[in-house]
Amino acid sequence: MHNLGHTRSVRRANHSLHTPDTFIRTQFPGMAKASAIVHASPAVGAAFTQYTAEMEAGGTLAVCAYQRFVYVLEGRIEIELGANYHALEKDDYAYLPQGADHRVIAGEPARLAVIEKAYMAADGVSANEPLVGSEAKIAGLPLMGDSDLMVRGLLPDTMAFDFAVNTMTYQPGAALSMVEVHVMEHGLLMLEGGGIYRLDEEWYPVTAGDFIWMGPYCPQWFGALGKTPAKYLIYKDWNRHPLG
Ligand code: UGY
Ligand code: MN
Repeated sequence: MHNLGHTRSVRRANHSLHTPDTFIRTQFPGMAKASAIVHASPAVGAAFTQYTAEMEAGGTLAVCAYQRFVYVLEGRIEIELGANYHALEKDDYAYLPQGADHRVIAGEPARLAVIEKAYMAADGVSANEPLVGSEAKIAGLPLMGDSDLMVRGLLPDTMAFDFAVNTMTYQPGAALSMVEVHVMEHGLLMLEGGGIYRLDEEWYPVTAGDFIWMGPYCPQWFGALGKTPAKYLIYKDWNRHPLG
């Protein structure tokens, strides 16, 4: 099957849309029984890396020299952290600080969203501890008072963290109340539903499984379409002066 060269995927100077029909798998040294679909990396202009890891039972991720955030999309994994084990299932997540001695092992076939970023230390701010959580246990907050648009912050909002990862859930018909333009970049994975994303000067239909990278100052807006909620997982760099 082919689509006569058509795809919704696009790559622009300050944003990209990566749709499943164009995904190519790769492997990193140290990965076993697992592969990665790299959605965002310095090669596209991002200052972080985000990939979907597809793991067989017993598969492991490579050792990571950076901070790592792992969100379980499907299946079950274990995180070996020093002498401790943490079992994670769908919608559970873990934050591993830079240098944390850990292993990510699939207990059964699993799919993970993985974000990796070099830590930007800041004067007077002590380094982070590892953290394990569950999205379902995070209280949602309405964005700008709109109870049809709930934001769940998966990481504590403290200066120790130089990035944030949130989920945003839009009831059918809900939309961002403004076009955002900001210095932070985003990595966004559509988890459920869909709608229209405005990026720079273009409007894209998007659906579950799509990934979007938004560079600094990329004008952005989203409106949910359809009869079920739209939900995405969104990364942004955070809490640091633009000059580092
Ligand atoms: O946190 C954010 O910047 C978020 N509101 N952006 C977005 O959904 N595109
Ligand atoms: Mn934004």
